[in-house]
Amino acid sequence: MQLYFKPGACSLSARIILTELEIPFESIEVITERGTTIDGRDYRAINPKGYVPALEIEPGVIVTENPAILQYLADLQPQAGLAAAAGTFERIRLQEWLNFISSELHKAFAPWFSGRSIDEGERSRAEIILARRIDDVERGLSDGRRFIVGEAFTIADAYLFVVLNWAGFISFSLARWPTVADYIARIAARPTVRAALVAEGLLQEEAAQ
Ligand SMILES: N[C@@H](CCC(=O)N[C@@H](CS)C(=O)NCC(=O)O)C(=O)O
Repeated sequence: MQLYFKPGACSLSARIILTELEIPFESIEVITERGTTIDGRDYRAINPKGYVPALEIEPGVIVTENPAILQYLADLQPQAGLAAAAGTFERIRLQEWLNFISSELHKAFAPWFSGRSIDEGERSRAEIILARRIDDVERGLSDGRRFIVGEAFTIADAYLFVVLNWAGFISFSLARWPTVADYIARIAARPTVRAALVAEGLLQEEAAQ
């Protein structure tokens, strides 16, 4: 299996899940700005949409879209409990969060990652929208649940952690959301998450031990 990724991007959540499931895989960095893999291949031939992640599950069979990739991986090993079984109401709850993370929270970061500079006005408008979405996460966790769908770690936590972690990249303080901050710290402490961060150069190996 091959994971096409960019360090720290949403593709990191697929790496976390591959690590959780102990699935052997090769990861191939993509320079999305150039439309090539790090070894100079045309990335559009792999994912014509040009963005990461893409998961090649066998030669020429490629899955794109992060929520689909994460569900595909979780369903390979249902006994690991990273996603409730398809067709159950718990799976709908999981998909509800995956959709929210993908279309609302992830996209709320888009102004910072657009590749162009944003002025003060645009930044403060974008911060208001981002804050609303983080309010939604804080509310979701407010009943004391350990993870976003309940008491067990799922693929939604891997994705949510990766996206919330971007707050640090854009110097957006999460101090207003103590429950979210605790949640991030809890996920960051998982050995698989630390290993994935080390693999993408986001954490020093010594700090991960
Ligand atoms: N709808 C896509 C969105 C993927 C996406 O936004 N990928 C970003 C990284 S998180 C990307 O590759 N952006 C292009 C770039 O960084 O140049 C998905 O869920 O997989």
